[in-house]
Amino acid sequence: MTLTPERTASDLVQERRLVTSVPGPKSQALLARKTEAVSAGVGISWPVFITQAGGGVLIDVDGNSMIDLGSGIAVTTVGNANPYVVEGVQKQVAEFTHTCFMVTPYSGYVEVCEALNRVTPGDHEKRSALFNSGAEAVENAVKIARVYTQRSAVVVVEHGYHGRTNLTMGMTAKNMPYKNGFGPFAPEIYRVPTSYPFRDGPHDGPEVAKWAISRIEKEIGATNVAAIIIEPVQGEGGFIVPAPGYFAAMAAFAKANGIVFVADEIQSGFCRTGDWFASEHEGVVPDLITTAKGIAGGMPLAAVTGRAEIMDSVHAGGLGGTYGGNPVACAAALGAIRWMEEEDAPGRARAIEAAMMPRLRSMQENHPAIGDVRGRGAMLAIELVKVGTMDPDPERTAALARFCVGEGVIVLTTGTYGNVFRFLPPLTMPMHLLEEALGIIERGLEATA
Ligand code: PLZ
Repeated sequence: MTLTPERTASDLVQERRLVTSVPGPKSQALLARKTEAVSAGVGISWPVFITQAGGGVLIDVDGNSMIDLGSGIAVTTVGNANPYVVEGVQKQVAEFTHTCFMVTPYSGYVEVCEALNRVTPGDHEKRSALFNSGAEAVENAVKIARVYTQRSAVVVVEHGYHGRTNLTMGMTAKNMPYKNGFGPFAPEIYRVPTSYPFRDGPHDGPEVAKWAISRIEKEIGATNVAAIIIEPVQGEGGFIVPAPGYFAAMAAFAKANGIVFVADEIQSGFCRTGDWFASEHEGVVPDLITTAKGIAGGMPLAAVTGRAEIMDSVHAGGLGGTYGGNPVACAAALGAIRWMEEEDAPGRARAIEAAMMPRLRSMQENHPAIGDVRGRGAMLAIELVKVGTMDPDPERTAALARFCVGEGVIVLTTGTYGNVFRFLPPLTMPMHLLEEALGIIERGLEATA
């Protein structure tokens, strides 16, 4: 098979095509089985069971072809079943599936770390370590920062999201559904203000950072802080792009006080925002960066990458896990990263922004319920409010999302207030499908008015 970037593993026709209502009868039957077999604690946004995906579409068991504006929550950035990923995985899985890198190593792990050290911001000497999930990467960033600084406090911000394990639940801001009833949470986690331009009023980035820093100094003491961990564009918090200067001021404060500055780029990283990493838009070189999601085209892989002196401060054996940097996941990552480099993935994300932003802004003019249009690259969002107020409108947001899915456009909502409609198309999304999806969203806005 010749590998061309537009060719998906299954050569799916790039069209929206509904042959049943959504969800169709086969999906509904599977949902009934899901209810009997799967814990109720595992929720499903849209009970549409998928059989194939690639380019910009998801195919369900009923034969519907739907436009994918979610990328499985920012994971299939290089497109689902990307040929480079498929080829690498198929080759690797036939050679060997696992040895445990900590027991008998293999080159794929080293190659992924070399690639991470090359593509992440900054030209200082770096090291990486590989894990299985975003939450695990965040946990390890905290472990590393604590060992390096010999301090314990961890500073996070409002609207932040970092995962569902005990430590990362404590670091995550939003109670429902992530934290409710699951405490007690780990100690020494402190939350300070973040910049949310749409809701902050006329305060600039450095001003908000000043409040956050004052809170750190007065309530924790800078010399007790091991790490400040912030998403450069907040994902689950609502696709919040901080006001210019906020992120850089927090990084500068960390540097001046011997605090490890960690950028959680699990959602914003790997070309999603029109640069390789969103920190680059802020002119910040983080000490450590956590990655996952887009890194491996859908295979479970995560990483911590950062300054060699910080990463190497941990005793041998202090970092690891049975599956961390599994060879099949590493092969997938090498395929995904090669595709991003060869196909100018950041340029593709910028092209998606250029196509979507004017349409979203014109929708805002026609629909006063759109309080804000924001984001970077292929990480864009609209925030819905009750018309004439700043009050969030989660009901309308949910209704709009239901409308879109019913019309064959898979979408995601987000935000602390549940009123943000987010767009995370794969970077292989054909422009005609993007246009079609925007038309359906516009119709949905009319239908839910
Ligand atoms: N940090 C910035 O976005 C995962 C969560 C979906 P894991 N976001 C999607 C859900 O409801 O569980 C995320 C993130 C940021 C950390 C994580 C955690 O990554 O791979 O889900 O553990």
